[in-house]
Amino acid sequence: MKEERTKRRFRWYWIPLGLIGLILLLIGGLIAFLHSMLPWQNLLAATSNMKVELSEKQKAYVTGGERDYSTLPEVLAAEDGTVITDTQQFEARREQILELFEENVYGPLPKDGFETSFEVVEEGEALDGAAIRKQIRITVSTGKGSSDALMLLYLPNTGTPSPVVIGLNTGGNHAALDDGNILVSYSYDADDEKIQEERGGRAYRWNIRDSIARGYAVATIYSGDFAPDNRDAYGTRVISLFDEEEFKAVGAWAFGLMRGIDYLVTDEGIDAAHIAAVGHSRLGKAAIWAGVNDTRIGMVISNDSGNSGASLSRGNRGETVCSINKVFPHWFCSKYAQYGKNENELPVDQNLLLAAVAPRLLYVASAEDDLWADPQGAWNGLMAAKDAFALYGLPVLPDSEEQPPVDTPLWCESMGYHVRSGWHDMEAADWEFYLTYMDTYFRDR
Ligand code: GTR
Repeated sequence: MKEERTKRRFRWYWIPLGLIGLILLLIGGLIAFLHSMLPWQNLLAATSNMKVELSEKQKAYVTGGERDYSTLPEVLAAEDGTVITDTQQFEARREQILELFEENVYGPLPKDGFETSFEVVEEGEALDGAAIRKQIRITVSTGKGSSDALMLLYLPNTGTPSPVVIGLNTGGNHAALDDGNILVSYSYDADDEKIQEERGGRAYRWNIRDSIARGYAVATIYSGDFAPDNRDAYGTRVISLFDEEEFKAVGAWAFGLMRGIDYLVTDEGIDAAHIAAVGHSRLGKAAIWAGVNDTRIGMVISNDSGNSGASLSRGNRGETVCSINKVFPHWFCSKYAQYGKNENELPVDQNLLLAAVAPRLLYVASAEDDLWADPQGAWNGLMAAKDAFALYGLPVLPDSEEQPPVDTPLWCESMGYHVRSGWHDMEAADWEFYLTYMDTYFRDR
């Protein structure tokens, strides 16, 4: 009788049901684990960068944070809070701004204790005689040893010094133009077949042919020659020559741009009074950081530089200080991570960095669909920086909470801004605006 009751209680389908339950539990656990481990926002960023349509829900997720600027630091406020009224006071403020960014965001930038030397390793005519191509080995040496970077430079074949645009690249020099003579960047790691496939693949991003036709030289160096973009291996190459632990990748890339300029100012084909530094995205962050540190740079161009570039951290939209530090801990000094989800405590925001470019020229560009880089936050950053340019007696863009319409640049003698239709990239349309701005405001400045 007892045995019969036990038999009745057991149901055969408990076994498959139990198994299904277990599998669901495992899947749930895995999802929860991935959700906590992976920067979920960054998956959206990846899709946004990869030109995949975001659903309205995903867009809301990327754009959904609070935009509270009540604690935004003032550009024209001295350390003790007094209002800055002349450029001499601002020069002191500028020094303070640089120190604050070194301490809290990018880490210190080596200013001495190294030497830079050069060798032109290849030179020839290019672009059917319209250009001279030069490839320059840049050697950085310290007491610890030396490390090389390879710069690719195209000069208009005019016999007169040309203004130049310099920027680092992430795809290797060989991708910047379809020119079989381009040497492979020293630290670029790929087999011959891949190199052949990639040759010229990023020509659209470097606009060399068109820039040469318009009278501008273009120089580029692979960012990996200074610090590989890898959280585990970033400390090799040029960056390894320095003992400073807080000298990180964005700092090393800015340092690299400056070493490229060390060469440019010695080349007779370059008009050294007209050097513009450009950078896309992560390298846009580096271009601004180089621009504020190196006054040989007469114009800074930030292309979609996003969080920790031109966009205000306090905007809390798209990429955040928390997320960027989780995914790219090797880009910034270690203290920066403390400000994740705690942006109001940051003693700086990116408007101060943009202001430190003054009185040199500043161009900030965004792309409409690049929500991860927070275009509105970049515009707000520029608006909150402009007092510094005005202090130097320069005209500035009119106050506006709204970005100018898509594909309609706004320019004046101190600054430019546009939001291009499309995705996170640097395209011919961006260059068209940059070069026309330079023709108008930079070339003869
Ligand atoms: C993203 C990163 C951005 C930006 C971008 C890029 O993954 O979140 O800060 O640097 O990469 O460099 O394309």
